[in-house]
Amino acid sequence: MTKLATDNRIWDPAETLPRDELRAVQARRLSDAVRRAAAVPFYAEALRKAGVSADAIRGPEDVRRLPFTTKDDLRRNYPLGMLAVPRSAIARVHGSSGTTGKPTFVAYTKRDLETWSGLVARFLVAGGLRSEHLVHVAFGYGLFTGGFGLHYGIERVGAGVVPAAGGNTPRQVLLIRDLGAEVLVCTPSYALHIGEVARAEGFGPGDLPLRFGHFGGEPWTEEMRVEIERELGIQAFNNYGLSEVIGPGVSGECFARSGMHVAEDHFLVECLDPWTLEPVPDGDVGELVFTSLTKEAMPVLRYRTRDLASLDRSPCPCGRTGVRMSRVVGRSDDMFIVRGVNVFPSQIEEALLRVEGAAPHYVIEIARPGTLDEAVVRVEIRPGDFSDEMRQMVALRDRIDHEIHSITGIRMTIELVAPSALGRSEGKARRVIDHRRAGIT
Ligand code: DLL
Repeated sequence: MTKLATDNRIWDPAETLPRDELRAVQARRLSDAVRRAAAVPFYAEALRKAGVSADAIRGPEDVRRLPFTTKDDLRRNYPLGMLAVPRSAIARVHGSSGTTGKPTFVAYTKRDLETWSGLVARFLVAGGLRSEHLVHVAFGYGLFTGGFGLHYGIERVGAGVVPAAGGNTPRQVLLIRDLGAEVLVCTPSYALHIGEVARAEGFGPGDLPLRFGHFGGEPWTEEMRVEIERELGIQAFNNYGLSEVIGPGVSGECFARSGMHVAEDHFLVECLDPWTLEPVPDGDVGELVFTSLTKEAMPVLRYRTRDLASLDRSPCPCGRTGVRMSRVVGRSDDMFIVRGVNVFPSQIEEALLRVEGAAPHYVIEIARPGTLDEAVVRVEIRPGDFSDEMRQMVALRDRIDHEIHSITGIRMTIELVAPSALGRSEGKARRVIDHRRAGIT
């Protein structure tokens, strides 16, 4: 930490713009963004209904007069109905697979790609990346924005890339060791799995050349950070983004690691009560809503992310002026309700990491066999704690039960399973299986 704190490099001077200058930039860009969005029939109609046009935008707060956009709006405009430029201006297409059928596509112009790599460079440099480093990218390369997004950001910084992509974890460990990568890029759950496989191959924490990790693409907890740092002997940074807004690079942590600075010169962020759609006070959890200010191919106005987090506008020791968003505590559509109580997978993760002997590999299965909801948490035991001793296993189960109860307020059935019994994901981990939603009980 001390090494980084004395080496606070800032990639783009725009990251430290004084707030009043930033406001002026936002005001100008918002008006342009609305003008560009009006080229999309969906937005032309929505703006007409809302009775607002680009000329009416005076400051960033006027964003509140704009219509919202949801994932369903993108689905209804499948495949490229939200395009604001001629097809010939498309430089690349990405997409998110979603869990329900058709993907949603997002398009980029050449300038969008330049903006994007610059934004990824910002958080990488904020989290220690230097041009002399070699970065191992274990994100999937394809429609998912993680692989290519990080790849071009790393190249922009001038660092070297190993485009390992997902899969074959023992080979990933071998590549990291033999090529000497100092930086690892993937989802946090996959980072943990890489650590686990490295351990099984006989590497202790710190035996690999890795020094930093930049993780994102899925929610994770502070406890998980501690675990990853211990397993891999690195310093781990969080970065956030979503394809509809641009991909990774919407926000990322600096060395202070107390929230992710939003690139506010490119995206306006609001934190709203998901029911009333009114702003929540800073520090309170709400749904993040983003408006793109500079995107050309597919601008979004007030995109409802369903991601729940809070905002912090207090000054940051790093000197960046962009508002900081907290970790995503959950997605409103990831939240599950068990017997009337709202629960997020992150709460289960936090509970498990409090219990020695429990590994942070878990799956939550919910069903309603009769009239009452039943939640089963399947948890892996850590290899060193796996035992034939019944008494020991029952005690472990009871400790997990106690922590989950104290965090969520409800009782779930805890099932201990052997180390590595649950599948591992190379991308985003699937934590919740809700049989009620599928209509199967
Ligand atoms: O996951 C973009 C990305 C790739 C971000 C790699 C960071 C690193 P999508 O596939 O569209 O895009 O999924 C976006 O993933 O709405 C969040 O729910 C979740 N998410 C992304 N980063 C984080 C994070 C990419 N750091 C969805 N913490 C978002 C929590 C995250 N959730």
